[in-house]
Amino acid sequence: TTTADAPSVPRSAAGNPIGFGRMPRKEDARFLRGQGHYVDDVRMPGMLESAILRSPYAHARIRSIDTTAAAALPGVHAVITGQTLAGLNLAWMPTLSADVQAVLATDKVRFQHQEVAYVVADTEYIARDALELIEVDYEPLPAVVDAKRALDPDAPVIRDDVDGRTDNHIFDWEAGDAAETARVFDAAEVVVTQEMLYPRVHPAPMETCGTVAHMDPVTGKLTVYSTNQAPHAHRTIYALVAGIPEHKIRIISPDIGGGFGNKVGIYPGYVLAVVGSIVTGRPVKWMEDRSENLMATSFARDYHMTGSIASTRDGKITGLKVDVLADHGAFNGTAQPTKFPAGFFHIFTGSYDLQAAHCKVSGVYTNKAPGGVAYACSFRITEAVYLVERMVDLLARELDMDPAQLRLKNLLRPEQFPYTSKTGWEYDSGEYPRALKLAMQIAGYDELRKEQAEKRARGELMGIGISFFTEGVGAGPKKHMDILGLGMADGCELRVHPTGTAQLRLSVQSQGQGHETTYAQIVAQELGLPPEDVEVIHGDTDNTPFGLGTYGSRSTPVSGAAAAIVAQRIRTKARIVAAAALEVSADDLEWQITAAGGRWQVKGDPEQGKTIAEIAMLSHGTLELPEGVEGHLDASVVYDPPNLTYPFGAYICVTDVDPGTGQVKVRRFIAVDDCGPRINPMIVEGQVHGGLADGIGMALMQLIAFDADGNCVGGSFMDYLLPTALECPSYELGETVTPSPHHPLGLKGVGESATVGSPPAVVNSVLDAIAPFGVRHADMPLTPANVWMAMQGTPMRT
Ligand code: PCD
Repeated sequence: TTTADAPSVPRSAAGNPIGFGRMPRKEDARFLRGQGHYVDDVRMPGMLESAILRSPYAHARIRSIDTTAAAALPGVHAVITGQTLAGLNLAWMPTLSADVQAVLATDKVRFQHQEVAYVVADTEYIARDALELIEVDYEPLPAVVDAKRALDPDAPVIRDDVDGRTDNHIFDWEAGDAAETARVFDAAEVVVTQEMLYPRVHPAPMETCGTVAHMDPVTGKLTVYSTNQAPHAHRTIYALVAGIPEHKIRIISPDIGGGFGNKVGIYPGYVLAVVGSIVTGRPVKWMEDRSENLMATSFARDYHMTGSIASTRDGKITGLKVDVLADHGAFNGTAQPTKFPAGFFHIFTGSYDLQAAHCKVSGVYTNKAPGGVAYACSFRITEAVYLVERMVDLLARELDMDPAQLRLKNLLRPEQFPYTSKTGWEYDSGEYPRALKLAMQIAGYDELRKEQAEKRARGELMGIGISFFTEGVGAGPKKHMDILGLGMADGCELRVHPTGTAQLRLSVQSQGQGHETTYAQIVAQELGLPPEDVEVIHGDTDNTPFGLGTYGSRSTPVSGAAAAIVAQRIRTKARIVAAAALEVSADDLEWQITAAGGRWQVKGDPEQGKTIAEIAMLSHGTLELPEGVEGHLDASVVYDPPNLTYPFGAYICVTDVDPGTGQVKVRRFIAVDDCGPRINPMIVEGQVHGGLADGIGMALMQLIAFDADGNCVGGSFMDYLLPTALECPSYELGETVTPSPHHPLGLKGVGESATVGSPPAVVNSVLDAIAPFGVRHADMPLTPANVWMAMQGTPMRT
């Protein structure tokens, strides 16, 4: 779909909207010419390369490591083991969840492909040859692969590095009111219970992870180019862990080829490149390959959930509860604010008005790669939305009600906002029924149901799946959230140069979202500067203010607000300068944005005025400013958001299932998203398209699988499938606009919305298609084999 911009948006000489609207992405000029600059493009004089030796076992004791032959290979500069690191007190590093993770294994390996030794050499080829010369004597141990067996009394203890640990239990956590929920369930006329798995999946960005580190032996300054979504947080963590003064560390996140949460944390390879540079005195590059990325960097999801939903006979939902067993792998590296061990999972009551809710989450260690990365999930909201949207569909089936009607009956109503959920979230604004009705209208919902009935009569399998989601994005208010003790506020600086062009310095970092364009548009909107005259600078700790980075769709809610406020501060100051120049009172001026840009002009005498560019020159010139007003036209801000923003959406997915093979074809996908006003509708649509493809991938084809010994089976794109244009329909998008009441421009985040909202729509659709076979539920991924097995009534693997 394409909706035209409101005709009132003034356009710059280059044809771009001066403010919000469709504008080609500035960064694409270099990306489309192949002139992006990624970590692997970094070449430094004297730079060495490196490779990591990884464990073939999921669980094994290390008896000894012999590096003699590797060290003797010509071209090898250093061979580093866990013992070397232990000597530097760097064998273990903190994770984002207050656990520790081995940089290189010392005592044991705890997942297959864990880091065991590190070689620095003239080239990566020599380094990889040297890996084959390292002799490791392993004593294999039984592996814990199944999360449901992790707490068995006879399960091997994975984390015996921690003194006194006797089991694989990480945490228990709950939210909501257990007693009240029990009461509501006792009184319920209908209760539906279902066990389901949100499988282990991987973000799989186009660019894998890597680092170029250079510890300058003369200045003592450490420069780290790395694939990361949070340069400032990384710098602080390096300073704390390595004891290097923070001003002597510069983290540069150049162009990043996709993050999706994969690049939030710090991986052993990053630390190893730094150690390699310290040991050799030269710059060192480490770049992982695709299989290393898929098998050893952090995974997402792996939630075993048992949900129950309670309602009246006529379909008024009264309660919801869920028990979760969370598989965190061998090290608890989950990315989420400190207070929330299950992320924002307790937003699982979704978009519905109910009386009581309760959730309990238990985390366990298993012999799998660590993590729980926030893969486009806004901290586990993906799992929460999947749970509630599957439960509502199961209830509809039980009540023999249309799933759209059941949702319309229970969605929160506009007058209930701001709404405090039963687990303590304060939803800022929403008009839910309007969004769902719009999606139904675009889909031609009633017609689709008719078509389905006709097809069913002929034995054809067609499904219509709905999901409605509420997200909570923009972490976060400092009073509620921090990561490793760092508050989640963002700094932002704007400098308007004498000739009227500007530079905006952001703490957040783009991985493909188009920040260089949209943040220039925010400044354009507030200051009336053409967006092509505003350069966005990010991803370099020496040149940007502190802030916590890009993930959880937090940039627009937090840094977007910061950018708006910093521009507003400049506009206010510009008014004082214009008043001085025009010799009138500032109160006599009014603000106007035209095709010529932003301008303060005299009320009732528009001939008299000064454009922002003119004011910029005046503020750097000799004009006498009122007492106390400083020269120049710069401003800075630190923004601590008062609340999260709550975008929402209604999705409808139409599928056809081949009755002979179980093959699913996604025929149509209707997505209505509400993220408040859209800075750049084209970019938002791109974000939604990407997320819908993500959802189709997870629902139908993706799973990081392990055999009984903990071998990761399928660590390549031959087995871990990414959806292509062939598996995705031409999306049909719609939009409603409900501004956030607390964001200065009303904006809500959107980057993860479609990844969060789409998997349940696809799964609900497929299960609707095969309902005639009496199938209630089947777990993702709904591969042809799994769908066919479900149709045969064979229990599915969970
Ligand atoms: N926007 C607009 N408007 C509105 C909102 C928004 O326009 N209202 C836009 C902005 O500006 C940007 C985008 O859109 O550009 C997005 O945003 P946001 O929502 O705020 O978000 P951010 O923060 O920026 O980002 C982040 C996200 C995430 S989180 C993820 S996953 C993903 C997404 O983003 N990733 C990515 N998307 C994307 N894209 C691309 N291309 N690449 C990538 O990587 Mo995580 O937590 O990390 O897991």
